[in-house]
Amino acid sequence: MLPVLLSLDPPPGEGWEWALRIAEETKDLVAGFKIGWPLLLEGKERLRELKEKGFVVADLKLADISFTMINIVRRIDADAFIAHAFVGRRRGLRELKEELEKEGKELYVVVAMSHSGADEGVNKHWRENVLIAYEVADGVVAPATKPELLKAVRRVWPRKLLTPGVGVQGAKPCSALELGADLEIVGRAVTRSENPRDRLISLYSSCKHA
Ligand code: BMP
Repeated sequence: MLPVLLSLDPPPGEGWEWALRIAEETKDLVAGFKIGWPLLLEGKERLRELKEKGFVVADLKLADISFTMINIVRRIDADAFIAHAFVGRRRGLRELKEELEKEGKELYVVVAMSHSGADEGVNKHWRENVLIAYEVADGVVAPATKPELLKAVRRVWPRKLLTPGVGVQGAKPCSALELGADLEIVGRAVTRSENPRDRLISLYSSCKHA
């Protein structure tokens, strides 16, 4: 199995049929699937079918008071959820974590992001975000597109490290794994190809860490 979380973000006009077809083709190759608003806005009823194919991370980028975040996650039956670390702990991520733990679900928090604008704000605070993560998170999300930042996060963060930005956003497949990431998040480089399964295999064929 490849250390890849496949991001199932459907193009306009596509939805669950598209996502479930790609999941079926790749389910034995990947560690799980990441879904977000584009797919969930097509309906959440078919989430069960996706869960039958693998571990599902709901990338909702939750960023609200605990009451609202809990109100949302109770309605979505994923195996793990992604929230923003900047929300903080008290009346925020702490209660969310408690709720998810009761259900046996994991919480990952975003400590830094992959796009260039992230350096204007959130990425300046990655240290504070990791401090918040220590108490509440099973894993953190940090960018494959920013290797120095990724290395710095890896040095201080001992649990799961998930890295988006591989493929279309410019980071090379395997580059984040070489820096110690646990999972690379890959979307369009695989899902928009004619044959996602073959594409995934070829992207990681020369990766020693996969
Ligand atoms: P792609 O490989 O097609 O660029 O997809 C990356 C996925 O990871 C998208 O779902 C995006 O929303 C998400 N993501 C990201 O690209 N950068 C981040 O910093 C955090 C993310 O969750």
